[in-house]
Amino acid sequence: MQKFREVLKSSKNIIVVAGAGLSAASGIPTFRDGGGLWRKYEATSLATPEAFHENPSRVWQFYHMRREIVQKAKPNAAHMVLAALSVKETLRQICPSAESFTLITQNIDGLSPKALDQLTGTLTSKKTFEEVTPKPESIIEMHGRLLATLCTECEHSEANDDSPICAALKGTEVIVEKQEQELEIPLSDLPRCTRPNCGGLLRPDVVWFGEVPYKLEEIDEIVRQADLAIVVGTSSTVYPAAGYASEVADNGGKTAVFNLDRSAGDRKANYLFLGPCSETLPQMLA
Ligand code: BV8
Ligand code: ZN
Repeated sequence: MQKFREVLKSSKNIIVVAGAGLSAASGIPTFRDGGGLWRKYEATSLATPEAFHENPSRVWQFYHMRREIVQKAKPNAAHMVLAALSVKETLRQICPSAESFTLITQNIDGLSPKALDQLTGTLTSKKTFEEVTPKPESIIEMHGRLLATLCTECEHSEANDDSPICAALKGTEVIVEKQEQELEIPLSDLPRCTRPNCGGLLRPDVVWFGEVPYKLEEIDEIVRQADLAIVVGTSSTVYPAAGYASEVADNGGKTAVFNLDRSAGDRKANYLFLGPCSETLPQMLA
């Protein structure tokens, strides 16, 4: 079997499919180890339009708690390695035959775009601008962004990193944890749209279960062209993301899994690197 480094050298169109494990070293709980009260709820039962419709106060407290964690979080070494591969010059050093590199992330924590911003700030090179400028389109946040809102009335979406996002949610991340119960926040006190003549109820701009992920057609085309899929920190249980690596394999491409534990995605993988990806990715891809 070819060594993984040889596959890296010969691959032309590379995708990375990332999940919550990519951000674990940054202190972001994965879906299975959320803290306190939220352990009581299956996170997936809160990440649905039905849950929001039924109890927007509870769903907003869940997302507010996660927003507060994410606002303090920093990209880890694994995010930085993946960001570096979106810079042509670095990509060419590791994957000399590569024509494209795309990070398809299920994560909504914004740490991969943050890593790209951090990297841009440090790049000094005599090479042409194009050689060293990370391509923002090389990251697709297919499940949306925690630090953004979507209006349930006018459908306006915008980034929002207010902490707290509204007065009524201030401190609930602590109260709820301590008292193991949630507050009943009236609809009028939840985040509201500020667009003229709207005032609609805002929701987190994330893709819930049963909703169609962002940039699906674009992702499908990129997956079709890929000859190497690198799967990082995901239980490979959430579709359609969980199916991308096997699609690449079915098309004759190679697959590699970087995960802390065994996962549904590694049965057919050509390469498996078990361990924390903040260590295994820099070892193999930097
Ligand atoms: C859809 C945003 C219709 C919200 C999320 C087949 C095809 C299509 C759909 C389906 C299908 N079968 C079922 C479905 C429906 C459903 C689904 O997949 N359900 C599952 C539960 C069976 N899918 C959907 O509803 C999707 N939409 O289907 O639309 C459609 C689709 C296509 C075409 C037309 C129509 C929408 C799914 C999006 C849901 N929203 N997130 C939020 O975050 O609150 S998904 C959510 O789950 C997060 O994105 C998160 O990433 C994901 C959980 O998965 P992981 O990321 O893998 O996290 P997890 O905790 O499970 O695992 C972490 C892993 O990391 C572990 O393996 C662990 O070992 C490892 N790890 C831990 N630490 C480290 C580490 N690894 C390395 N280093 C470490 N340090
Ligand atoms: Zn609105």
